[in-house]
Amino acid sequence: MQELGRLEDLPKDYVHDLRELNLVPLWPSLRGVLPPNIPTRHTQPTHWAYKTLRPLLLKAGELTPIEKAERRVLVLANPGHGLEKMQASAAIYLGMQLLLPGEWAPSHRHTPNAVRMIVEGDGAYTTVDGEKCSMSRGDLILTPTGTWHEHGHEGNQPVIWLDVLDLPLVYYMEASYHINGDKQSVLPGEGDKKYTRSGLSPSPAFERGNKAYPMLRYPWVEAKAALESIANDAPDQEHVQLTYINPETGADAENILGFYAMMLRQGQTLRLPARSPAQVFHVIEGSVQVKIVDHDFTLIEADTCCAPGYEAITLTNMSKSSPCFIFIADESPLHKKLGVYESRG
Ligand code: GTQ
Repeated sequence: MQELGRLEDLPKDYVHDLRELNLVPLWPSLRGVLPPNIPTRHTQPTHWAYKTLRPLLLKAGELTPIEKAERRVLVLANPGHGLEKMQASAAIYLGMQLLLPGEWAPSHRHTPNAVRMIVEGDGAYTTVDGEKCSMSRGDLILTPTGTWHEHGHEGNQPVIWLDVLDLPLVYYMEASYHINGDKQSVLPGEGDKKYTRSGLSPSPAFERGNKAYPMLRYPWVEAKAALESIANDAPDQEHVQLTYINPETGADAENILGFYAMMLRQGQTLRLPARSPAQVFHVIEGSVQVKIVDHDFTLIEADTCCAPGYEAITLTNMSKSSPCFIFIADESPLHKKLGVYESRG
């Protein structure tokens, strides 16, 4: 490949004159922004073990009252991006949030889309645009762009969940902001009750299609039962995975990030092809070995790891006797909308 001219090859006063006029020569930086064959990725394979994170999050509960935090979160930051950037990948933000019994995280809405994957505890809820969504382990709750959301806790043990937002992307686009609101009144009705049977949408017709996000809570009991029935029905099917979708449109549940539940049979190894989006793995039940390039992580329940795009990943269920269930978040909807999605096999 042709070596291009370097900045040092240019006369200093010429470079100075350019800079004075806010001009930059492209050729010294061309290979940096358009590297050959494969993009530069700052996202490093990174593993966050729940057992080391949890005591520090509970400590935050002692150190910082909810009024001083609004959202009491430890951010799972990828060192490859610099910790202060608070990003797991180019588009994905991850945070572990703690809410103690009786606490309330006040209502707000913001431009980034969020979801919560409930990790531990019972009795907490998120109210999203007036819909009270109860939180149990493994449930996925959406708070899409612009929706009001607040968190409350009526139980008696700490509740912890994983926040997944597209904040890094929306911030990079200079489109990230929030608005505070009043405590919401809870309206009757729960979207997940209307969509308990796939292939059946609630009628009458005027109820349909008038909500951009008709389903806000995806109970784990339903997702797990669906995975198990696919696995039973198709014993030879290697890749047992479900996508969280909008039940009215069939599109991904949110616009930018994609969310999936995967089941690995006992002892199973599954190779995922190298695809352009970065992804995050979070163990709901069981344990899995995740091989990403030269990293080899063993994830047990409630552990989380992230992987850069353009790398094949091998997952192995560590148990010879039980299935493993994994929650996955990735940047596929974004890559597909931008037209840059690739799978390299
Ligand atoms: O719960 O609304 O981890 O606004 C980051 C920003 C959680 C939330 C985060 C947020 C929230």
